[in-house]
Amino acid sequence: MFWLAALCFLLLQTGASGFGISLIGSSSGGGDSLIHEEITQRALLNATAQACRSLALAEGRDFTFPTLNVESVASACDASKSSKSFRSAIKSVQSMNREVDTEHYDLPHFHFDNEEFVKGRRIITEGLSAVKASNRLENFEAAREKLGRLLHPLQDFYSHSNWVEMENQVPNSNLIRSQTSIGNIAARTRPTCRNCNGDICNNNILEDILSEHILTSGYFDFVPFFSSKPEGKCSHGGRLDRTSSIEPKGGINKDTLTASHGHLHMEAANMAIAATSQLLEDVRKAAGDKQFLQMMGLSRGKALCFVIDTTGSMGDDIAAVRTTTASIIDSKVGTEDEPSLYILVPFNDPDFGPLMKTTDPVAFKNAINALTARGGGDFPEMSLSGLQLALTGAPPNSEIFLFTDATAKDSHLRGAVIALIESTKSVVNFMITGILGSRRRRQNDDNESQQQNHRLVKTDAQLYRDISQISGGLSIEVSKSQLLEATSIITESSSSSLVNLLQAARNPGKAENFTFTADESVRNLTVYITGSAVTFTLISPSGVSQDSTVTTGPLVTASQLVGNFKTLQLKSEAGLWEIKMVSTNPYILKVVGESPIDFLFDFLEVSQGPHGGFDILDNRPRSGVNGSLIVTVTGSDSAMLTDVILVESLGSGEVNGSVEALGGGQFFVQFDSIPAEAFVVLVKGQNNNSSSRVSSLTFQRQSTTSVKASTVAVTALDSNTILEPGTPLSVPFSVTTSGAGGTFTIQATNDQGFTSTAPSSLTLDTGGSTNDTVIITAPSNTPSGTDVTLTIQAEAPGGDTNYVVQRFTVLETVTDFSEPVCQLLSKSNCSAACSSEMWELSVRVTDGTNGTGVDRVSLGLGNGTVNTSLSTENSTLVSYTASCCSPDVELLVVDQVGNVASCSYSVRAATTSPQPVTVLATTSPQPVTAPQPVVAAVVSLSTRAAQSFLLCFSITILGHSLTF
Ligand SMILES: *[C@@H]1O[C@H](CO)[C@@H](O)[C@H](O)[C@H]1NC(C)=O
Ligand SMILES: *[C@@H]1O[C@H](CO)[C@@H](O)[C@H](O)[C@H]1NC(C)=O
Ligand SMILES: *[C@@H]1O[C@H](CO)[C@@H](O)[C@H](O)[C@H]1NC(C)=O
Ligand SMILES: *[C@@H]1O[C@H](CO)[C@@H](O)[C@H](O)[C@H]1NC(C)=O
Ligand SMILES: [Ca+2]
Ligand SMILES: [Ca+2]
Ligand SMILES: [Ca+2]
Repeated sequence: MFWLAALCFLLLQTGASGFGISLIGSSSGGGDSLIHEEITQRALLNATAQACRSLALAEGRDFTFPTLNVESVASACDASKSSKSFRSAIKSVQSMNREVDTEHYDLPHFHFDNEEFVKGRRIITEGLSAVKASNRLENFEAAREKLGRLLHPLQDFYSHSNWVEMENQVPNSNLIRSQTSIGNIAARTRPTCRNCNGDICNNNILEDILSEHILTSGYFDFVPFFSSKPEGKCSHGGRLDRTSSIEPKGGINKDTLTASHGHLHMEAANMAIAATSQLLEDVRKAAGDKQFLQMMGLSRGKALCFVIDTTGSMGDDIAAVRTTTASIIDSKVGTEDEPSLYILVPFNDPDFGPLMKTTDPVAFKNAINALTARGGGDFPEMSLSGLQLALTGAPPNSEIFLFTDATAKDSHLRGAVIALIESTKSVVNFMITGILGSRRRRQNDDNESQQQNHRLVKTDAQLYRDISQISGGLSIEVSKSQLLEATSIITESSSSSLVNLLQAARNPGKAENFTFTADESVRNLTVYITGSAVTFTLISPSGVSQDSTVTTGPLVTASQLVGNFKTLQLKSEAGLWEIKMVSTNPYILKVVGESPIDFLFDFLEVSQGPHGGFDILDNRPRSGVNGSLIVTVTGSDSAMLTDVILVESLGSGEVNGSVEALGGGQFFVQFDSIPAEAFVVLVKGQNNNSSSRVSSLTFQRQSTTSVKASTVAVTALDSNTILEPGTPLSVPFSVTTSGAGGTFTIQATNDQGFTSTAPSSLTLDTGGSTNDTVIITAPSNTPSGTDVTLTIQAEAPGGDTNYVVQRFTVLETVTDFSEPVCQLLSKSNCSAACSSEMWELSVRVTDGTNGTGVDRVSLGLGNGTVNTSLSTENSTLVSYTASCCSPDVELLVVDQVGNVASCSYSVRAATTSPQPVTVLATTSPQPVTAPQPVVAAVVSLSTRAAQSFLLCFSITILGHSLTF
């Protein structure tokens, strides 16, 4: 059990530069110490529950604040079906947080080490601006990634500085604001620590530093025989810190319970949670509750994503898409399968895009209605460029539908598209017309002069078939007149809780017997088969069989055949099903159902950082050697995995993993050898929550995406992912091979068509490594918040390929740091009886002469109606009307860069007693010793209305009390 032992060891050596990092769930994170993942998760769950409560109150619904775990929060938010994307969003933030330790363990400001407060804060505030700008343009994946990165230093501040030792009771809110004072930072020459008393290290910060509230942090050096620690300064402490053995010896970090200041670990971790909550509240208010929930992957329904060829020959296809869209919108709006986001990417030739993204079904319908079929020149079109945009713009795990009748002109993007499919785990379905020979020429396709000489022949569609198969999608080939029917079948069955039970592709086709387990949670069991003249026999768990020549029967409640696409709805029966394929024609077999239980998986690599442990691999795992996987089961608190198997996608080879439960729905899986052929991940388990029959306890799910291992590794070497418009950015990367050397082809592409330069090839020795850079430039007029995804691909001489996908946010330097200002113009009154009365409020909001201007006004509290109108160029009039039963209102006024003003008003009748004030925090009473100056009390107050207060303090000196 080498692996297990190694794992335990790694868990114990948490954190020399932050709260421990670990891929392993909270329950095993180094004893009872709190790690970055847990701190992040608690705050994210809290903020999500806050957003759902705020939405519920605004809509007049009741809300019971949930226990803070993923399933309970999803359920309280009435979005249980989204628990997979919620988990996935949380994991994405956590994984970026962790990456900071791997990539920047030696950069002190990423951890607030070495008293680098100013540079540390800049990472947070710049990151926060990028998060807000990304959310504003609905680029939620970019927002999550940026959020993860900035949370790392924010949380480390409380572990590495003396904020907690100074007995502060609330987080340092100036860390999330630019141009404020972070605090009284110790001068470089000022001593801050003395030696620890051997292992006892609870009294090593100098008294004057604490009593004068001087901010300091520990110095940290990883490099032996070298120290950057000035005389008299505190060290970080711990085994990896070389400075802690130099006087003053010992350290002050609170990373774990056993750290130098481990006695304050819980205080520091709780303060880090509170600080994270505070930052998330700012993000939420800037974005609005609904957008915030989208960032958290917690919205009802999936994205509906169409990529459409709009060249001259596509008139019929566009009409079919129009009809399908209208019918999806009519049948799903208002249900829990209502798409949470609509995405449209048109492509033509030479143009493609732009990507249109909206949450408004009417806006989407209008955009589809506005599409016209024209242009395109020669026969092939820019289909992969359109698909690339869709893959980067859609949420991860989306289902994308691409409509075309032509080959790809941009087939050089094949590798980049596959890289994006693997990294987003999205499914791509191709809806291909024109193969079967029913192409009609349209009036308006005069530009397509060469079209009549071309028709998509069977072999031309192979690129599309390959791409769809790798993604776990289908390549549906029908005539133009059949497209509407085929599209309706496939899109209308696309529910937000669709799960994959089995998927296999055989080319050439061969006779093979497949089995799959349907558990009791699975509804609407459906089999999809693509291929021509595919024959098979179906056998139910109770032994009843049905042949493919029978269209309905004992096992099949409905079946349809359109073009090469066959659908069978199976009757509901839990247990082991069998499908015996007879055909020797190529086919794809896919079995899906609806169920809350699903899974997420990530490959792991042994971390190159100083902490050991594992990092999440964001590209292809290494082939031919051992490997490991982390699997997260979603939609069930009690499901246990028994088997995790890598199954060849195109053949029947399998590799079984050994599975270890980590708690919190997470499982650690190790494989002796990662297959060289493309494979999918199959998990089997028991859902103990389910009642009744034993057989139904067993479930199986399979990944949609096919994974291809590689001997090539590509890594981005810098995580600066902010792109200033007009300024070229160097993106250093490295290519390493564990196989033969030679000339490796390099290709760098980005989805926005920004200018980039990259080497076209690199020379590597056998088993060697080399570095180079890609330079990318965003045009100077690119709006802040624009998302650009760069894919760098390296192909070994034999064709073995790997890639790295890096997401950048375009951000203009922010110069507006001030919140908008509210000015009360008028307010009506309410009498005592509230039910029949209304009140009104009128407020002028401005953002100052140097401000970016008011972007949005929303309600933080109150369930009345807000109306805004622009009065002059830089001032907005806000009127609010509400029932007198809702006497309080909080207006959230957000400027263009996301600074939020909160303006509260109330019409509580004057006769009622004043609202009590909440005392948020005070320093606790404590004895002090003369003659040192002390901060006797820090009090912060919260109240809704502008009022004056009388604060009373009392001091007891030698038994005599003094009140003032
Ligand atoms: C949860 O969030 C709210 C609002 O931001 C905050 O007041 C509260 O302290 C947070 N709770 C925790 C445990 O951080
Ligand atoms: C699932 O099945 C139910 C009843 O069997 C049916 O009403 C519903 O429309 C089906 N859902 C889909 C998406 O096919
Ligand atoms: C499938 O199962 C049948 C028995 O039910 C067997 O005769 C046949 O050989 C099997 N086919 C394959 C390819 O294993
Ligand atoms: C590539 O860059 C990394 C990080 O800067 C460095 O550690 C490594 O030695 C470099 N490798 C080569 C071959 O230059
Ligand atoms: Ca065309
Ligand atoms: Ca063309
Ligand atoms: Ca402003």
